[in-house]
Amino acid sequence: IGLSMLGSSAKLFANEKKPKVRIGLIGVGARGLSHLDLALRREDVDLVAFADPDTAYTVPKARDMITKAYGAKRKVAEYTNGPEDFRNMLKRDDIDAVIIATPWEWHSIMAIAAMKAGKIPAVEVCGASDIQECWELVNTSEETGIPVFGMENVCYRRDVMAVLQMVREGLFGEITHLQGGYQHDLRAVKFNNGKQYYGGGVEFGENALSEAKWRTNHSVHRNADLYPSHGLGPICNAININRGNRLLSLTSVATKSRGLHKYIVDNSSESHPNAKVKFKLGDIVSTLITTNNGETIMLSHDTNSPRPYSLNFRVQGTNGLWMDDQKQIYIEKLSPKHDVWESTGKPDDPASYYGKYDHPLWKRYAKDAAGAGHGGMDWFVMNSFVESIKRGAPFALDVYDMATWYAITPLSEQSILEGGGVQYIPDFTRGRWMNRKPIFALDDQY
Ligand code: A2G
Repeated sequence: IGLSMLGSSAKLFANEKKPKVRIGLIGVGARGLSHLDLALRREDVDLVAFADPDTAYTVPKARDMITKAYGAKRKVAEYTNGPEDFRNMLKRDDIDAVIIATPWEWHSIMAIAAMKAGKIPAVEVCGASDIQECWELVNTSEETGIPVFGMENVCYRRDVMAVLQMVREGLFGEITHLQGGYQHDLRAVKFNNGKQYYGGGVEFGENALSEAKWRTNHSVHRNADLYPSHGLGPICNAININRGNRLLSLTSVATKSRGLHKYIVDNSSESHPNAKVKFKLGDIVSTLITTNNGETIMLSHDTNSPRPYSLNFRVQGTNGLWMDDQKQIYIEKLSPKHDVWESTGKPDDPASYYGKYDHPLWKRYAKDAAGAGHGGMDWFVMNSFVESIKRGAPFALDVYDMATWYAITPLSEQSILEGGGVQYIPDFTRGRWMNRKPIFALDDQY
């Protein structure tokens, strides 16, 4: 089936001249608008339609951006009649692909509906509700022959890609251990005052705007690694997960939950109704993962505490390691002083590690990516999606990767419930990982 999927995507596009990929966008909230911006800038993309029920707040912003980019004459269709109207957009026959940037509960529902309608979905990151959801993504993709693109932007972060080059060139020796995580103080994302996207109050749910409207609810009801893939995606590429290697098992533990309640009290008072809410999400969730090829992975989810952002990225091999926080590196016999960290340097310094191993994609496209979201990496995500479709090439981050990343959330939830009980990670490739070859960013193409 792996081959036939490749074949079917080739069948869809390879023999046709597709100067433009015709895209529909589902969700024009904070994230969707940034995809919209990137799509509107590309000459090889035709933004045909968008869907979003938030006519009061986000739809006018999208409309504005479209008119600015395309002029008043060129019409982009709008599907704004409630949360299910995206299904009408999927009925159009002038759309090749859709980008899904909606609340997490909708990702798989929309991706599955898109595949069934013959549209290629690019899906934003999150964690699944349950394992069944992950299998449905895989099964629908295999049954329909429609590939799925997993929009994990951190896979394209410049330092992450330089480290991938170092791994591939053997600088670290044989990889033994990796760390990564989503360590991001989201307190002002989870609460706002209903007038601005971030902070200014302690509301969530219906009284709040943007992510606080829906995302915070997951912290109320779930104790899990809610957002595994910013940390896990880059790690999977470094050790060829689903392509010669696979994740085997995990065990997770969570701290008590304090940060969100404290934020409410500190920024309002004990008498605010939200001070009564019992948040299930532990402040720090730690997950240990084993792999077929003998590496271990430490994943962390840490979104409720005061702390500067960090991916906590570490790649350890038999010769040395990269550690993210201080951008440090140490290679035995190469580093000038035994047992002393070296600086990684900067990408524009070719004499430094970072400069020497700067990924070919970044060398080629850093200028095009400049100014795009998250230090430019969002540009590479869109580029990879669009270029793959144009070439009829398989996606480098595909439905098996997405299912694997998404699965960490329900598995970690179950493990925490069992006091760190071991959970087995499904092999979504059904054994094909043994023969699948790495394809992520092998050159400077996309
Ligand atoms: O914070 C960051 O931008 C995250 N991205 C994104 O996924 C989302 O959680 C956002 C919160 O508004 C990265 O960390 C790369």
